[in-house]
This record gives sequence, structure tokens and C-alpha cells, in this order.
Amino acid sequence: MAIWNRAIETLPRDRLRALQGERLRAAIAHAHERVPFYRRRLAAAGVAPGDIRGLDDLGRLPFTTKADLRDHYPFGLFAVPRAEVVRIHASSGTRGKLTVVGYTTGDLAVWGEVVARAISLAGGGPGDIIHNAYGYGLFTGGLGLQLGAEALGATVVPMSGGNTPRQAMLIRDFGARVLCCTPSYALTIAEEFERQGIDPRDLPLAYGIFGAEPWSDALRAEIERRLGLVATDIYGLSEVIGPGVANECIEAKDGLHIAEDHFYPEVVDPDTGAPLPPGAWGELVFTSLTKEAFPNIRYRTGDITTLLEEPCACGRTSRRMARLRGRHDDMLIVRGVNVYPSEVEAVLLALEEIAPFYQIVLARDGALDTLEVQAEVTEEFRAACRAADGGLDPDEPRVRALRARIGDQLRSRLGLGATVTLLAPNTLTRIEVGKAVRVVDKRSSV
Ligand code: DLL
Repeated sequence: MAIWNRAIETLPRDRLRALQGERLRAAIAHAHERVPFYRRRLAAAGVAPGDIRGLDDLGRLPFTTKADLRDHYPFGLFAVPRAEVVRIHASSGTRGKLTVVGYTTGDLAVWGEVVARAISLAGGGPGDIIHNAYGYGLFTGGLGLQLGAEALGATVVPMSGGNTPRQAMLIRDFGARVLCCTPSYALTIAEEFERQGIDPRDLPLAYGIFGAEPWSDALRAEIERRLGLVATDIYGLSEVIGPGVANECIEAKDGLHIAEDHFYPEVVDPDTGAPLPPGAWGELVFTSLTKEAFPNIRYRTGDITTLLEEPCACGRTSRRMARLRGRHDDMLIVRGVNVYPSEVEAVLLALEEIAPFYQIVLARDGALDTLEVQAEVTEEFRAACRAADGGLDPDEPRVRALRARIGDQLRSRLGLGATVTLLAPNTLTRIEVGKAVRVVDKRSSV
């Protein structure tokens, strides 16, 4: 497969490190000179910009957090005059205020470049028809993929989310080769093809670029099977630039190649902030090396991963990040036990009777947390149970046995008992726009 920017993406590591060091010095000087917040932070840490001579000095710099971004809402961390900001995006954040980010013309060029690399990593190339069903608007998904596809010289179909029947129709009619959307929406599109009696394997569709939310390898296998394409994981966050910070290569699908000539990654202990060695899992932190409007100094993403340094089969020299297990703040604490929703997904999707649609509901019974896992069964399983009304009889022996089996597996994987509720196919609401909501936590409102 073609490497989009061969000179940079295969740069020997010592030369890449030298480039990063040089860019880091300029990036710190820029943030310090232009953003009062960073000036104050560095002063409080007793660091002058000139003290940062290279990557080895990075650990002396203070972290930046999402709370810092919110405290400077909306434009307080911009490093250029507002009139030089040609684009605004924002992430919706779960609590209150949006996190607002800005881009200069130069930043948009960098973004287009890294997303073009991502699409090439995923198998796409110039001339391809790219169906882009990420949301357009303040969310970075739609416009980010758009920019990269244009930089690559592909033909973009700017669909945004929603109206799934029309999405399926246009993927077929226009002959899309690449599909971009969240993994949960990819499944909804697959269901729609099935409903319309279309086999996507008969279409030119070959590659999927899925991300913006956690998804397991089991879900990947399911999407690849049902859509007849090769699916890779794309990662990014608006604070750092948007999608395109990292993407898996189709050759290895073994970690996501980070565009580390622009975004320098570290992994730190989420509790203490201490840097962790390669291979250890912890919180991902980024320092921007080239951003103009919205520089980041050691920005704590909240995402949990590990950095992979071994050479990759595809020939690129960048470090890779393992697929995310979830966010630090996604981790649920149920009766004192730490539970990642991705662990629940792994149990469910390994079972052939279960469709990849589920929800985790947390509630409280007196002082005790309760964990309920609701999962849809497949059409085949429902048909085999032969309930009169097309639903699912919870007392049917097969349903009971499956419920018990899932309960046992959850207990052994999570170390925690859960109530399992099996649902008929198509019971849970399908999200057509935005990110999947897998967890409903009713504990604070009970
Ligand atoms: O989700 C950017 C994006 C758009 C990425 C399209 C990929 C594709 P935000 O809305 O700012 O930006 O949310 C960023 O989403 O910190 C992760 O917690 C999560 N996330 C993003 N990509 C992945 C992924 C976009 N591949 C937050 N796997 C991040 C798991 C992801 N989680």
C-alpha cells in the first residue's frame, strides 16, 4: 500500500527525534510568548522556555488538562489574534461547557496532511470515492475526514450522520470504496443493507475508517464480515486537532501509527502523572509540535493506552499506540470493582447468539450498586426460540440457559455479578448521529 508522505513516515528514528526536539523548542517558545496561561504555568513550574533544549526536558513541563481548557472558554488559550483563526470546532463534553479549539490556515493544512496519511494507512488513495458519514459541524469528524480526503485527491461524499436508508442507497449508487463513520454506525448501515436485501460484498466498498468511540476487535470482525471490507481504527481528539492523530495500517493492524512529527506522545500514570516506560499502560498525553492557533503542552487526554516501539511490517517508523481500552473516566466503579465497558463488549461479542447491540445500566438498590447488561440476541436465536409474538420469552429454557452462561462469563471476566437481560433484535435505539451511548448510569439520580 502507498505511504502518503514517505519521506516523513519512514524517517529513521534518530532523525525523527532530532526533528521533534527542534520543533518542541519552537512550540514551547510560541506558547510561552503568545498565551498568558502557559506563561504563568511555566513560571509557576520554574521553567523558562530556554530550559527546554529537547525531548529529554519534556518532563519538566507542567501538564494541561481539560479543566484548564474549560476555564479559558471560549478563546482564552488561542495563540494567534482571533482574526487569524479561520475555523472553530468544539467537543461537546459530558459536563456543561464546550471545549473550543481554533485553527489557522496553516493548522488546517497540517490537519489535511495527517488525515490524508490516515486514509492511506487505512487503504484509501487518490481517486477513491469516500463516503463520509461522520457528523459535520462543531464535531471534528466530518470536516476533518473531508479535509484529508481532499488533500489526498479523493472524491468525498459529505453525508454526515442520519437518514440511514439514504446512506445505504448512495454508498451503492456512487460506488464508494471507503466508508468513514463511527463503528456503531457502521453496524447500523450494515443492518440497513440487510433490510434492503443488498449484499455489500457485491459493492466496490473495500475499506472502513472507524473511530471516535471505543470498539473491540470482536466488533471489528463483525463489521468486516457484514460489510465485506477491511476496517481500521482512527483516533483523534479535537483538543489535539481532531481525527488523524493516529490510524492503524492495513498491513499489520497492530497499533495506530501516531503522526508524531506533529503530536508528541507520552504515556503517564493516570494517578501520579509519572512517565511510564514503553509497553506500560497509562494515560496518553500530547504536546503539539507545530500547531499555531491552539498549542498543547502535555495535554492529558484521559485516554488509556500503551506506546508500541517495535518496527512495523508496513515500513513506517512512527511509534504506535495500542487501541484504546476506554477513557480513564469511562471506567465504571461498581461495588468497588473497576469495570471497563469494553470488557463487557468482549464477553458479549464472543457469543454467536448475541447481536452487537448492548447497553450497560447502572442503578442503586439501597446502598448497593446494581449492574445490568442488556443485550440483543440475533435473529437466528430468536427464531429458534419461537416466541409467539416475535419477542423473547424470558422463561424459555434456551433463553434462561444463555442468560446464565453470559452471567457466568461476566462474573469471571469482571469479578462481579450482573443481571443479564436478553432483548429481541432491534429493541435498543440505534444512534444515527454522534457517538454510541453504551452506559446508562442512573445511580446519581436514584
Ligand atoms: O472523536 C475525533 C474523531 C473523529 C476521531 C472521527 C476519530 C474519528 P472528540 O469529539 O474531541 O474528537 O473526542 C475525542 O473520543 O479522547 C477518545 O476518548 C475518543 N476516541 C476518539 N477516537 C477513538 C478511537 C473525536 N479510535 C475522544 N477509539 C478521545 C476509542 C476514541 N476512543
